Amino acid sequence: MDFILYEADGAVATITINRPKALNALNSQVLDELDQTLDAINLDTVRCVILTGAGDKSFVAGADIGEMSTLTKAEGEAFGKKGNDVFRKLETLPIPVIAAVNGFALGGGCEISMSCDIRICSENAMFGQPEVGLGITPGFGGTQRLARTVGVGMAKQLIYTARNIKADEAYRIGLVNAVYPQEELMEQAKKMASTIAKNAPIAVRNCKKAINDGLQVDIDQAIVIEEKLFGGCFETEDQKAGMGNFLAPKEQKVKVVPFKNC
Ligand code: DAK
Repeated sequence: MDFILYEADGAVATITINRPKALNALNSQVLDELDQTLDAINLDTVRCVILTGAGDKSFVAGADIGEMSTLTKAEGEAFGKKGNDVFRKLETLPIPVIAAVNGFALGGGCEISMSCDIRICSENAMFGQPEVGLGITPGFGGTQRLARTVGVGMAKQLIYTARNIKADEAYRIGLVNAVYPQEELMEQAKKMASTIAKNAPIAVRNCKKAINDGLQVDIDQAIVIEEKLFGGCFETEDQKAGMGNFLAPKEQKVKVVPFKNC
């Protein structure tokens, strides 16, 4: 692959968008390679993924403006679909994805971070949806996911004004969960990923599905989704191991239950 780096370290995998000369902007090839990378993740062993950008300046500076500049209407729609399909694959990946936003997250960069379950960022991060200044709308889900993440009023303000915001403001409005010095970002992302990876994997997956699917329907249907995914945890080895450890005599308890993902 030319533009994606993939590294699995035990149960935690890191995907790095590696096109630093263009500030990791998303062209068709990057999107294709990301798609292939997501398909190739070994879900039997990997329990949490970190997504980041190469270098210390940019996470992803958006969709590739050079490539987009000459698109016809039909090509623009196809490019939007390619991006949306990959972003949706990321969003619905059975295991959690943490975006470690290490710099610019503009346009498609902000949008891809919002397809991840959790965003943390470095102090130099900058978020924004600058599309209306380029004569287009956010095309990789920004109008939808930003409103769902920070609320309708704030999303409309950011999208209509095309104003970029710094890490502290992104934290204040709830776009990111935490801000770290650049040199600590990956360490913190890995720490969080390892904590997630230690928990019962079937339960974590079912929580992700319950939250994501439940948000698309009304509360009555959402509760049913939760019931089914709750029920789905029972009779698994993970559930037996987790509850068994809780109920075991003190001297037999272990600090970290060796969950098996089955
Ligand atoms: N695309 C292509 N190249 C980019 C790029 C981008 N988005 N952002 C930066 N680069 C390239 C620059 O052209 C430059 O290349 P060289 O000239 O060195 O060859 C290199 O990265 C370094 O950039 P700068 O020299 O500009 O670096 P600075 O530090 O001065 O500025 C910056 C950094 C991030 C403020 C600036 O590069 C910038 O404003 N970049 C554009 C940010 C932006 O507007 N992003 C949003 C793109 S629009 C849709 C599908 C998708 C989308 C919309 C619709 N459908 C089809 C429905 C999504 C749209 C977007 O994401």
